[in-house]
Amino acid sequence: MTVNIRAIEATDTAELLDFLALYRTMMTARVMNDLLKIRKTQGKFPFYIGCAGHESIAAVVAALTPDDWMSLYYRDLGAWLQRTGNIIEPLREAYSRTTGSMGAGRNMPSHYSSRRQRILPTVSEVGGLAPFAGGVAYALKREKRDEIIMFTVGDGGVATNDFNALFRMSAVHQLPILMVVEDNGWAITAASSIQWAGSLVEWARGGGVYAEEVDGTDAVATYQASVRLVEHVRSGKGPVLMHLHLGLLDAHSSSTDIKSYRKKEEIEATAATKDPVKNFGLWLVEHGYLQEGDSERIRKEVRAELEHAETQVLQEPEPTAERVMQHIVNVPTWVENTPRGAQRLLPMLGAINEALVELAKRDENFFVYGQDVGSPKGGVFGATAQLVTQFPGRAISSPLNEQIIVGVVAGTGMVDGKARCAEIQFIDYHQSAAQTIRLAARVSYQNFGDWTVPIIMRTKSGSGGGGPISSGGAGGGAFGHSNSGEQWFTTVPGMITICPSTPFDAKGLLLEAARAQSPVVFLERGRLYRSEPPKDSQGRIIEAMAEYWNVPDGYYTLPIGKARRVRIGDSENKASKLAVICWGTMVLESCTAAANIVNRSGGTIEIVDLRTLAPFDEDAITAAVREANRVIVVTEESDLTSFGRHVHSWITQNCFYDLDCTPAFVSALPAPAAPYNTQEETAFFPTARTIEKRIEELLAE
Ligand SMILES: Cc1ncc(C[n+]2csc(CCOP(=O)(O)OP(=O)(O)O)c2C)c(N)n1
Repeated sequence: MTVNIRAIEATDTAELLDFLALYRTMMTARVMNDLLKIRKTQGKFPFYIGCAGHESIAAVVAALTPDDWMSLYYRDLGAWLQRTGNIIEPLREAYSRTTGSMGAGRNMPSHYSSRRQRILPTVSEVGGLAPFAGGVAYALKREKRDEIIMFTVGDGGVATNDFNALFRMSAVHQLPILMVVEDNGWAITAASSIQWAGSLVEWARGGGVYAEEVDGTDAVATYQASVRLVEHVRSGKGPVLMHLHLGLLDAHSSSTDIKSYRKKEEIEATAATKDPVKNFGLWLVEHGYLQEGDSERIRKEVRAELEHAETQVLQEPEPTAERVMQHIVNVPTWVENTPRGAQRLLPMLGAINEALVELAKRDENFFVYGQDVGSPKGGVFGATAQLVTQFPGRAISSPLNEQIIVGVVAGTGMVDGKARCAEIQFIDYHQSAAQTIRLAARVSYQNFGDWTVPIIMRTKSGSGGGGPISSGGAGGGAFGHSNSGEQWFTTVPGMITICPSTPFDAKGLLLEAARAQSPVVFLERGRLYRSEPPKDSQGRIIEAMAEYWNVPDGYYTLPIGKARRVRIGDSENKASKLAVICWGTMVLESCTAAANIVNRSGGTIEIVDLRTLAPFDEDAITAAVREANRVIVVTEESDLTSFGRHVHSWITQNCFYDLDCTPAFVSALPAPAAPYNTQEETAFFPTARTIEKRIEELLAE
């Protein structure tokens, strides 16, 4: 693709600006910075990271409208003040008061956030917000809104994967975003010359993004450039990168000694020439807006205002330990929703296709975003094939970058609080998006519920091949295509993890996942996409499971966090002699094992299909163990620290007195993944035969 970049014509827009108001905002940022720096030194709170030298970011914000979105970083007190005019919130965060609207005292100072004011929740991970900001821009463009988003990052942040993902998504989709690189020459002790080679502006232009160098030590020049660049973005001409040159007047943070890494002469020269507040003050005097002495008067007025606000903040409450578990995860309250549609025999892939179509019918802004999903084939597994035909434009093919995929869906969901669907082709490849996924899960906790990041992340996981491992033979998925994946997500607080084993559950749970405000990872076992119900060793379908291959037409939901308890055996009335706790493909393997045993020796074995892994159904497990007194946990994961091991340990800790013998555990082997060749692959995974053998041993104890 050839991208033509037209130079933007300069216009004199300075007269549109209320210079004195901007100066006062910048002065407020500086005075607050100096006040909080001192308070930290006085031991009033543990940490402070300041804005001195970056106050001219307020001039960029002055070129935005209040409806525009902002993704800030910790040097952007000036941006916060310019947007909100609110001096008390940054003080509340410094003193971590529950009254604080950014995080109610949960996050460090200088982590700006406000859903109401459209300021995305700053994270400590440098560049970490970038994919989310891109997602917001994606939504603004897709929904043809007039708003744009400003994203800021330091020169160090430019080197992060997150920023590079944002840059690519902005360029490829020509998003309405102004990316501001606040280059103060330092990333803690590292000079900016090690963050990129050559010219940042040339690099950006070569990548399809219009870019300009701007002198951030001159607030008027910054404002004039911002007006032009914002206009460029808003008028649909595509994204812009502003390389804003600044000086860092203080040390990196309260934890850094400036003299330990910067030369005295450089510090002095920076203070003399690169102080935007001082420079702007001189300009205002020179142009007759202020008189000598006015700057000092304004500084004193601001200081008095801040000290007054500080007195108020100090009377406000601090968090107490009781609230430490609040706002971790948002599981939707299930509303009874009996399926009414005609039942058809359908494989899981058909059920997933139907669920996505149902979501598209119900929400005109719903879409699926992922590699190949927009092709007529509907992604490599065909999960979006029906969406592609029935709702053109709602299954959208992405670049080959998982962080972009998650970012687009996460940011879009933050704009209106509704989940869209990211498709990750194979679970192994989510890894480049891992930070974005974890941040999405953390945001609600960090900001005390102010922001939520609803996402559905569907992904093919587990052993390659078709049908249960016992009947389907080798999958050949090998490395990169056969990880089961639960260990990556069930360890993340704030994340919901679902792994259905039947077509009926897959459709109902996927539809319910769209109601969640927390990110949901939906593990689709590739072996189950086209699988029939499980069979015993004589090839007879196991009746207790067969009904879940009948999928109702239309919309229905199933509760998140509830297991399904299935009894395999001769009598509903007799207590089960053993409980198997499992999910996904292992449900089918366990049913086969259980059926073979009860066929031979009678009795009942209960299969507890967890369906949701996090949060898992503790009540169902407790009840099943209490009834059977013998339990086995079966997982497709490697025998390392894993979700299966966690459940096993949970049972030991919580159900000990209901157990007649040690809970058993069956898993894959502790190797990196299933090797490609059949012999080794089969040895790696647990199958109905391994499970059957272990159950027999347990029953004999
Ligand atoms: C991903 C990540 N790596 C490392 C850190 C530790 N860290 C905090 S700030 C910082 C430097 C950031 O420099 P830059 O982006 O230039 O911003 P500046 O502080 O200079 O404004 C580093 C390395 C972090 N917070 N996040």
